[in-house]
Amino acid sequence: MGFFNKIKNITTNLFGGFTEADEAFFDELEETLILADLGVDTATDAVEQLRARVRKEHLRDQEEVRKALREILADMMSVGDPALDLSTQPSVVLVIGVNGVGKTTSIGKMANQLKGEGKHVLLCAADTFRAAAADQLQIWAERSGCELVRQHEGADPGAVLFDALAAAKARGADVVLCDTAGRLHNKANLMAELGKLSKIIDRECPGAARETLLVLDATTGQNGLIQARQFKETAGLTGIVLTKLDGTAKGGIVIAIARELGVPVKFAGVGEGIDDLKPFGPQEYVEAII
Ligand SMILES: Nc1nc2c(ncn2[C@@H]2O[C@H](COP(=O)(O)OP(=O)(O)O)[C@@H](O)[C@H]2O)c(=O)[nH]1
Ligand SMILES: [Mg+2]
Repeated sequence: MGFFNKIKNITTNLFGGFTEADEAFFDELEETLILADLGVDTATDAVEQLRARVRKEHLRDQEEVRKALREILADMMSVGDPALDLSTQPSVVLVIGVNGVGKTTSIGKMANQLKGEGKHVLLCAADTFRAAAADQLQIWAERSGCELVRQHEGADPGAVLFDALAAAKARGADVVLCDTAGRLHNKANLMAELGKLSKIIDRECPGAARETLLVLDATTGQNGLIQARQFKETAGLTGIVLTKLDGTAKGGIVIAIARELGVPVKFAGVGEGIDDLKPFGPQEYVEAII
């Protein structure tokens, strides 16, 4: 995976000059982690924990220190199940986030994956802001061979979702993936809209397994954390889809998000193609980068 390798280079360089876990090493490590986009708080916390373990366990050689750092970062990222809960029929996945982060694209990729696993997937075009939004989702529906429920431009997103849930129940669909608008006139409007969609799911599919996935663009760095905080407060989140990790060396944001928000990163977007969405596992990730 491209982005894993880029960060790997940074840490490999760091450990390449390793002689002992002294102050100079810890300082340099902290700086490197900040550069990799862990953010100051998370980088400081990681280095503090590492310092404590080195002292307590008398770690000396590079391999021991590397292993301890891996464990510390993996622990920070282990905050809940990285897999989607699709345990009911239908299950509903609401995909939210600001404009341009990759919501529609990620839904297309997810639809293709789930379809490949033999699931009956239905896409819901609840971004009714521009006709182009539903057209874009329709292209993904065709590409992945999944059904789509849409209405006219400007339709009430709640009405589209209502239709999609009714269709899912009638046709025995396994999963409804619901696209949403990223921009309403203001943030309060956007959040109110998401609240409405959530209520419709409660009412029409009580007891359904639900995911609310926030899509974040990794290239926005620490700004992603701010968005995530706001969405978490008002919409509740079960997971993060972190996109555009192919375009940045700064994948460390995944650690900051998990640690600061307690929300697991479930998928990583690593390109614009249909197969460019990878399930995200903390263990595999830290082993790749450190
Ligand atoms: N390089 C790259 N581009 C992506 C990725 N995910 C989405 N994009 C691109 O980002 C742009 C916006 O995506 P879109 O799905 O329309 O965003 P939305 O407004 O949130 O629905 C499109 O040009 C996508 O091809 C990714 O993981 N990597
Ligand atoms: Mg979209």
